Amino acid sequence: METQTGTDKTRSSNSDKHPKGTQARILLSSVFGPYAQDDEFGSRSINPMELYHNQVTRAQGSFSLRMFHRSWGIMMIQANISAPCTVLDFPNRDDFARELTAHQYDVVGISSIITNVGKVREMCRMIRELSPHSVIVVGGHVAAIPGIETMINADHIVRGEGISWMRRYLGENEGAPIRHPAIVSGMRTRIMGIRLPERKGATAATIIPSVGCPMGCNFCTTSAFFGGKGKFVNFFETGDELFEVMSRMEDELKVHSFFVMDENFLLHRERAMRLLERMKEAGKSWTLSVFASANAIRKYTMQELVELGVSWLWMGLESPRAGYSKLQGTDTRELTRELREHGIRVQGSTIIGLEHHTPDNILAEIEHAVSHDTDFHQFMLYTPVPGTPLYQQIADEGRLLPGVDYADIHGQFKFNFKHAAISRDDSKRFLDWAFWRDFELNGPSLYRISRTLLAGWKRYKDSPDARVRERFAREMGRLSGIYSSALWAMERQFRKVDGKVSAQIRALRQEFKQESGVWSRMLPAVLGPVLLWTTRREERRLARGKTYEPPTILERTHWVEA
Ligand code: B12
Ligand code: SF4
Repeated sequence: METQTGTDKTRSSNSDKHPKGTQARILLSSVFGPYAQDDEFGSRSINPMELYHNQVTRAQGSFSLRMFHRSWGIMMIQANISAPCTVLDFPNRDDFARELTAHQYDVVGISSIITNVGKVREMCRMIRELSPHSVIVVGGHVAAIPGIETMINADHIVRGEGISWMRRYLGENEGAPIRHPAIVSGMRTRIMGIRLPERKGATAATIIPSVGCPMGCNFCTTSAFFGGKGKFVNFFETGDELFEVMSRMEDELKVHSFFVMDENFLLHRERAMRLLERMKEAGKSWTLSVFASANAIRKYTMQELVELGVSWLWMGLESPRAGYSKLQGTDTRELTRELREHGIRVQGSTIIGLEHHTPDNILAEIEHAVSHDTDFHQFMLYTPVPGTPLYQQIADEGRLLPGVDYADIHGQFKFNFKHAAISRDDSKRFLDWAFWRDFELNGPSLYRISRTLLAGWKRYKDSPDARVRERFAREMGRLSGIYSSALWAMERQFRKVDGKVSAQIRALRQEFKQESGVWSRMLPAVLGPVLLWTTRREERRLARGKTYEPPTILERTHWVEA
């Protein structure tokens, strides 16, 4: 691990240790729900605890991909300490209160991002009342708020990497190798009104090779939080280490597929290429979902990416005129097209409200963004977030808007700063327009990912590389009948949104038919009408205001009842 580690903003110095050391009982909790509602603690209906529905597919109605992700930061900390530890994920206030009083916790750690600071304040209050002897430790991005020490009643506020901080606090070896917990990447997945069955091995495992990103884009909070430009923290330095972890996950979780949670995985080429070597030696036909910047992707040939198993790529498109170094010299539309032709699903990410945007040019920029025809497209407002260079700059220029609640600073609502040409209310209009335009023009993401899968299958079904062949055959075999059925329903449901897209969906369905086996060819006749019915039922539910919440999860390690 590199040395950039968590620093403590409050009373103690870094040499402080808990007197009970590894005998201390630890509770680590995420902030409390429910989340998808408006309340005084900072929940917002526009800010649900869902990745896709929050910031990617939110305009796609019943076609929106709904799923939840665990709080990986506290899971990582739990797996790397030897003290008795409970992780409480997505509690409501009653769950949290019950856990505080049911056991004598020496340390209560809360993990939060900035938007949820109101919940952290309330949880600190509850701990002081219900478990007054507990030491309160707060970590995660919330720690970047200027003056946080005066906003919440905590004993330690930890900025940056938390595993090493917690190990140090408990008197453990902070430089010991990282133990990666077994993490199923998503849960309670829902689309077109049905919840997908959760079979062991069906969902990817999350792997977290590092935190932070050395590119240091001015708005980027993850980069800034772990040291900024040129800095990051590696949990697994080499391709060999990564291969070992992934092999262990493959055994434990019975997966072939990995969601690699690293802000810029492909930037570390040596590590990725060594991983590929090991995969080839061991004949591993793995599937990888990764985040990478355009300049990092360009370091690889398409063949290398395909051999590495990259099947889903999250790439920042931001804006062609923004001048970010990661985009220099790259035609992102061409790159996206090429990736998709090789069966790699692309999730683009575009910023709305950059400094050069005006009411006159922003619609053209949105058109440019949606013309990438990515499989998924995230749109986010340009947002100065505490802790970033952008925040400092906007603050110095006196352009931060006073009185904006932290709960509303998440990039999906309205500007939190004075923009030269776009008003606060218009920022939301343009953002909403971008989501809607992408959906209207390119259709449901589920259709787009089916199209990319089919392109990859056609290209690689006869690949001389058995690992590559196996990967596409696995996905096609498992999904072609399901995708065809979904396309059957989508085609009908989308007629009322856009006839042209509906016709495209139909054409794709015909292609699937040609490429599928007998069973998959027959399935749409049965499953298609069912999916159409569940889709329409879901539309009605959503219109009535239905929202989804993650389940509460409690996990104990090294636990002996007191
Ligand atoms: C997974 C994820 C989610 C999941 C949340 C799952 C959950 N259970 O909370 C989903 C998809 C639901 C989500 C939603 C949102 N997210 Co989010 N999310 C992430 C993502 C991609 C990964 C987080 C992660 O696990 N990282 C890996 C772990 C190991 O790192 P970590 O969490 O930072 O934890 C380390 C340290 O922070 C620290 N630490 C963390 N907790 C604690 C606790 C203690 C006690 C201690 C000592 C230390 C400590 O130690 C850990 C190990 O080093 C990050 C981006 C990223 N790359 O980190 C964004 C990120 C955290 N999300 C962000 C945002 C803004 C949001 C949203 C507001 C959506 C949006 N509009 O973008 C919503 C909020 C939803 C809500 N109502 O709360 C921002 C936070 C910005 C900020 N400065 O606060 C991030 C950084 C993305 C970004 N670059 O903008 N998110
Ligand atoms: S390349 Fe992406 S992850 Fe890295 S600093 Fe820029 S925005 Fe952040």
